[in-house]
Amino acid sequence: MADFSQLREAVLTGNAPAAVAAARQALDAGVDPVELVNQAISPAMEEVGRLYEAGEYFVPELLLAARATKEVFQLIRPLLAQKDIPPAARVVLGTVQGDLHDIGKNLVGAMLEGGGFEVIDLGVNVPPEKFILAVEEKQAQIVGLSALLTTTMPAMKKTLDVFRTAGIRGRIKVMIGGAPITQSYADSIGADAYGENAAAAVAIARKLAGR
Ligand code: B12
Repeated sequence: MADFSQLREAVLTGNAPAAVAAARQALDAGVDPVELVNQAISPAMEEVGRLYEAGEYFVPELLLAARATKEVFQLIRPLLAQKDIPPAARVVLGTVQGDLHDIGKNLVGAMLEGGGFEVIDLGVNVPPEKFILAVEEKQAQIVGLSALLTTTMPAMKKTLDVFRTAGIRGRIKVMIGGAPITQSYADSIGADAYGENAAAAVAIARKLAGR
């Protein structure tokens, strides 16, 4: 396995130029961009979250780490898109209403793109109606909902309820995720699947798309 310690360190310290340089070096050495996300970026951002919770990091450190990640994604996104995989399905992705966390959702989106999915990312604080419009407009088969707050988990249920009322629930598969989400919560609100992390999201989306 490639040594990602420099890249991880650069993300952890929010050093965007060093992160981009380390990522470029790894890619030039032939590392698969999907592996780079799985083995370096995702664990580094999860560690950033832990450090914040432990009171060792504060908001500025978080935002710097997120920016470093974003710049690395700018480098690898075109490579992910080039991978020789037929488009699997269209996924509408967003963080539910009331919730502004998007680091995990962005990782999920990038990994899905890497897995050959077309991703329509609606951003954060997305009301149910906006998901519906995107599903209709893009003829998407899968919807991915993210929530990081226990207080916004009910917005996932509400979103699914509005899908049912609007008559689109039968046409789409819904997967959900985010730190407070569990399989039993997904079952309780009638979601089709729960994914623990970005790598799981790809495997689940493949299954939901019937691949
Ligand atoms: C970063 C962060 C912020 C940043 C967000 C920046 C951004 N652009 O996202 C800022 C500083 C803005 C922020 C604000 C707030 N935050 Co905050 N934040 C975090 C923190 C530290 C890390 C979250 C993160 O990015 N983790 C790293 C990513 C990679 O992990 P992830 O998000 O879990 O995503 C992975 C999986 O969950 C999964 N996944 C995620 N989404 C999806 C979707 C699908 C479909 C699938 C399949 C999988 C999946 O895959 C991802 C990749 O592997 C967490 C603590 C933590 N450790 O979770 C608190 C945390 C979530 N925040 C919290 C709180 C309370 C807040 C605020 C209310 C604080 C305040 N008083 O203002 C506000 C809320 C603002 C709002 N309305 O949303 C609490 C929530 C507590 C609770 N019980 O609900 C936490 C848990 C911290 C804590 N322990 O108190 N926060």
